[in-house]
Amino acid sequence: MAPLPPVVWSDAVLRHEPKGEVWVGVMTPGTEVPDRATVLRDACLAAGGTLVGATAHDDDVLRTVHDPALLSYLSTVADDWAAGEYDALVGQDRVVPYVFMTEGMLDGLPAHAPVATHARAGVWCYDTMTLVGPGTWEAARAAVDVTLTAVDLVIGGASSAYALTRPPGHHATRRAFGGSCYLNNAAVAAQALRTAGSARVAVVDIDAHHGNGTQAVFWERPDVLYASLHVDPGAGWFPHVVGYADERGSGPGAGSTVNEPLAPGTGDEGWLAALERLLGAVDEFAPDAVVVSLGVDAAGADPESPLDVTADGFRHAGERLAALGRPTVLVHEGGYALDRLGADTVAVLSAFGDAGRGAQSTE
Ligand code: SP5
Ligand code: ZN
Repeated sequence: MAPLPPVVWSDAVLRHEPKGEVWVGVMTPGTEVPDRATVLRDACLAAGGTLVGATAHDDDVLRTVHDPALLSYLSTVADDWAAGEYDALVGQDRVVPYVFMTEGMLDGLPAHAPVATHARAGVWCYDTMTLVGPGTWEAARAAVDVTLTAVDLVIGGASSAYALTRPPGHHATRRAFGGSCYLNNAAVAAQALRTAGSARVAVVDIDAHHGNGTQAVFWERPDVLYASLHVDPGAGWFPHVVGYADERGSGPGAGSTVNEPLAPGTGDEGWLAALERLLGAVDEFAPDAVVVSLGVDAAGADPESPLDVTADGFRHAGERLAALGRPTVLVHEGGYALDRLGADTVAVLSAFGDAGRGAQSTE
């Protein structure tokens, strides 16, 4: 009897070391650290989980989700930065943007692509907190392989699988990255499930932040539902400008986006009630497969969010997600309180183990 779903792992996810993030003009210590992955791995092993090594996958699905030009930028910019001798010039070996080519800056002018490496950064990265270093691409690409290996397990008949990914992905859009995310693992999982034959896929995002990247990727798609609960951007929280309740999708995707923004300090009861509303929409959508964007930064102790959810809240959420009774790929997103990360994640995953499944099955 497996107490947890298979846990897909790659050592390469450790290679991204953000070192710092520039926030309100100050270099602060990064919170999306490699230790997050080892803490998660060790907690899964201690809970009786089994690690499955990630296998290499080609770029086909990745290139459906992301603009190939973004992939080309991300895979080469660390080398360009090193070759640009910025480290020697300014003592800074991480790629940080400084000019952002916003719509307002250009105002319709026929802009040229910037030549300088430090100017190119602002074309692709939309904040100052998501730095690129020597191992960033290797880790982000490995997280995609971890994700696609978890998808393979579910396509192969496993009822669920957990992709232990970092860096996280749900803030990465088709052609931009930010919010500690580079490649959108959850969007890759949903697209891979579609490609493998699931006609309808639901992404349920329980990370404390709105997954603007995933929402953007599927905004006009009727075949992928995006359902998220998160701290209210209207109360001043990242990603600040999207994630409002009136965002429902557009064109053929009208009605296939559902957002539940929550007030700071919401706590278990309000958070679980919002999850229940999302799951109602998921049930109605009748997906063939589910992707869970599994961030646990809604935890009370988390430095990046004020939602005050307890381990009990996460356990309940896991039970309710498992009760959807659909093949499920769980993809890790946020969670930055290292002393809560493992327990809260295992609390969700346990509901997807044989015991959790068995408890729901009366057949
Ligand atoms: C995947 C995910 O959970 N991304 C979170 C991105 C939110 N980042 C917002 C950062 C706001 C400032 N944080 C201050 C901490 C400084 N180190
Ligand atoms: Zn988050």
